Amino acid sequence: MSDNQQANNLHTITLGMGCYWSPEALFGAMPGVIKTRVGFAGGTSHEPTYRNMGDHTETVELIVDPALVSYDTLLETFWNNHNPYNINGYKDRQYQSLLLYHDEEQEEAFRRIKSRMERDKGSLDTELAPFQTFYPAETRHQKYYLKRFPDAVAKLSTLYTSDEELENSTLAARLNGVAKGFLSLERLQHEIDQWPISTNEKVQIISLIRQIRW
Ligand code: MHO
Repeated sequence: MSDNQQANNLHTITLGMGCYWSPEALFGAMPGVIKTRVGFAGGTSHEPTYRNMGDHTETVELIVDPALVSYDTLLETFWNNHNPYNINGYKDRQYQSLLLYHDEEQEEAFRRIKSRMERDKGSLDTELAPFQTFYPAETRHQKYYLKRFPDAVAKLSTLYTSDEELENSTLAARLNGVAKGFLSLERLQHEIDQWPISTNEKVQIISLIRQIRW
């Protein structure tokens, strides 16, 4: 299945905005977001897990195509969809409002957009820090809302040979957004019409998603 076929210039964004289930669905619904994963980052403890995340933060990792979605749009979505003030300190760093930049260009963009947002919203308590390591969360946390719909997962597993392949697909990211109510099937269908895949694949995917029993 090649719905997540990679273009050359994809960027990785790692952000924390509270419990990672919902932001994975929020960003998964957005055109230009190619893949999503949830996990732990930003801390120093080794091999964090959900039950034992040490000083790490719940984060969402996005693989984005900057030709299709801008950092401005992504970060406006980030700040408009969580409260970066009073989650700090709660349960240690689990729900820290956090942006981990992967390179200098990203650091510069994050700081520029943060300053601009602060002109509207006042000072933002979001921490900016260099990215180090992303530790993926357990499978049950990946595409959490999609997994509330066993028929959707069963139908998708006819397209993808492993859990990992399914979780890495653009289609599963979008359907996770549908499951949480961030995207309609109709809008998704229109977007799939624009994907750089064959007509046969489009027909196959669209007919599959129309058959899902939600
Ligand atoms: N325990 C909370 C948050 C989960 S999130 C992965 C809940 O059940 O909603 O931190």
